[in-house]
Amino acid sequence: MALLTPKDLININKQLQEADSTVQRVTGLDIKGICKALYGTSPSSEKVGIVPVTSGNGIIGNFSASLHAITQYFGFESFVTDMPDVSGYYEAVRDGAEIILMADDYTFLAHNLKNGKMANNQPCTGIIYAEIASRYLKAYSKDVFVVGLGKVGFPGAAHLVQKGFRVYGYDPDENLIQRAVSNLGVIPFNPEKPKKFSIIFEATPCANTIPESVLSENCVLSTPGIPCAISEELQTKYDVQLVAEPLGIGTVSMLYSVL
Ligand code: 2YC
Ligand code: MG
Repeated sequence: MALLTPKDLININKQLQEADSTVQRVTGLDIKGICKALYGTSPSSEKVGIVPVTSGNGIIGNFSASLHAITQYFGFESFVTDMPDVSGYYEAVRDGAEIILMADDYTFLAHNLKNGKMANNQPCTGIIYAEIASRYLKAYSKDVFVVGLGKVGFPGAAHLVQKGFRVYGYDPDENLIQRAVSNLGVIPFNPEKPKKFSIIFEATPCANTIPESVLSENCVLSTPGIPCAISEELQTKYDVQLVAEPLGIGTVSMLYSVL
């Protein structure tokens, strides 16, 4: 999993506000509205405990503080524990946390201690970015281009197929393409025969993964991927509606999925 850096999380509130207004413009719903539509749940002031974790590459500067800002932005009461790891978990439960948020280098989880529901950041991020893409008001067809069919991309592609979209998929790893073709009926995208799309969902840890030949004027690109899938130049040239934010959209998807 690509690890976030403190640089990615600079001014997370501003990044979230900008992403929220783009989502509103693209889909007619704000991010909360997308979560309600996706999970059919709504918060009733659950208290969230955020536990820093020192394992592996250790604490990422601003990660816990960003989760605090994100949960506040979406109206949850939340606190970051003073201690990390097990001592932090103990502190969170002792001080009344109903939902625990914590992440090591491999898993970022949300656990609702009241109803036992648990969420993993990877599928929750894929599904909400796919849902946002699928609700593009100006889409001219039900064809969607999905780039990245791994732990984040595959659940997103599955969500789009389930919603009746015709998914053309690409991944540098041939095995992941075969998995999506055989398990989801995804159409393998053939770079030799490019086609233009109005809806694109990308989930890779690589930059510039979207070829210009698939971009249509004013298309939507919904992507949690860091670094960004297209250059500023291409974004401007095709007036691409870009929904991209490093942590908040995936986190609120996790929270609504455990309510
Ligand atoms: O500060 C801490 O508590 C660290 N243990 C946090 C590690 C998070 C590692 N995961 C990531 O950087 C992200 C995920 C949040 C989503 C994609 N990569
Ligand atoms: Mg990317």
